[in-house]
Amino acid sequence: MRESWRWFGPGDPVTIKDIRQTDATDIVSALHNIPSGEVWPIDAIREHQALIETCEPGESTLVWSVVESIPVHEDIKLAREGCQRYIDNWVASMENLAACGIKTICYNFMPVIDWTRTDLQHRLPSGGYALRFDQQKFSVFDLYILERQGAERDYSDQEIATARQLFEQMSEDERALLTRNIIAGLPGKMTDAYGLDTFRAMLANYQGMDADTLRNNLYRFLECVLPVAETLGVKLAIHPDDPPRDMLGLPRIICTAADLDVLFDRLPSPANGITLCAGTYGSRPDNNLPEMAKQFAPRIHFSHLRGVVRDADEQRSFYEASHLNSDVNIVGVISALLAEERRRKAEGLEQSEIFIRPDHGHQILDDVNKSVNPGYSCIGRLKGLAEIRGVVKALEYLD
Ligand code: DNO
Repeated sequence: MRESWRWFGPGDPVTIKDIRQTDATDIVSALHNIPSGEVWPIDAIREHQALIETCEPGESTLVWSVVESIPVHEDIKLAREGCQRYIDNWVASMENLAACGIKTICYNFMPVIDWTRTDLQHRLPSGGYALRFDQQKFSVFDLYILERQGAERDYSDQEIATARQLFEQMSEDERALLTRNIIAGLPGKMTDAYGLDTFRAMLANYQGMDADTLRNNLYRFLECVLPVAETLGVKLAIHPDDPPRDMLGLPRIICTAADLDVLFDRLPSPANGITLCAGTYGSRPDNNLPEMAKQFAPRIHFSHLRGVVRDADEQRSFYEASHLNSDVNIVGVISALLAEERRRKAEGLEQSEIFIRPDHGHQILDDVNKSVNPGYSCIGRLKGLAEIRGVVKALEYLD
């Protein structure tokens, strides 16, 4: 296992020096300042790489190994005329990264919104805070704040009535916070922050698009990217849609094992792989994570390890629980990843270790009063990493 840590760049309150103290060995990062659709120039990549990799003599080294993510321009997802230019730019960024030795690339194909949460400071009994997705609050946003046309078709009468009631009980500030959290609150988003009007306009671009059309648009993109990736030895790792289901009338196509089967049947290239995000897939009760880790083992180029606890009475709502105690069997996932590493090693593959990172962490201890990127506090993630590390050591010992 290669222990990696996500770093958002020079503005990240968790510095490279801080990360060094976690004993992680690899960095997951991106050039977040370059607008979606533009080429990442080689000089800019090298500059970022130097920020990560330069160290004093005697200090532990860190390597920028994984990119999360090169954004996929909306025009590619919409297959708009002229989108080939953006596909070519994406490929050029990949080529430049490979020239700098960075060969694992995470990306996603979610229309308009990247990952979505309704609460960025959900209070835990311990006094710390977690991220939460609350289906009821989400429906309040969809039906009564966004007032999306046709939204009521996606909800039962009972859900609509409950949402109305909740909306009326919320103060203006609470409504504004919910809006901000959903459309602009999370770090590393692949889409720019916008107001409600631009958000509505972006959603409208997808009106009438079904999952098959979006899938075809993904294939068209990958058909250009994969042959080049193969030549360069680049591994692509598609991130699942988070939460993994259709939302806001948008189709979502990377949510289940069946979705992955369809993708790999169509494009079996060995460069075509996944980010096994345990927390995202695990927020659906019908995804069995250790099984998925086994089934797609050779395709796993990167893994986000975390878990969620779903609400007993509403399985679409969840909060991000501690890394080991959740509805997701993380020990089973880690065990499958270790087995896959052994297989790769036995086969003599050059890169047998899988990049993992502790995904999201609770806001606890000194981080409670600090400004943190939601989900990306230092201490909570370090706790997650320490727990994962313990599981890895124990499983390796028992093996
Ligand atoms: C959230 C992340 C996502 C992820 C992208 C990958 O914490 O897992 O923002 O980086 O969806 O493209």
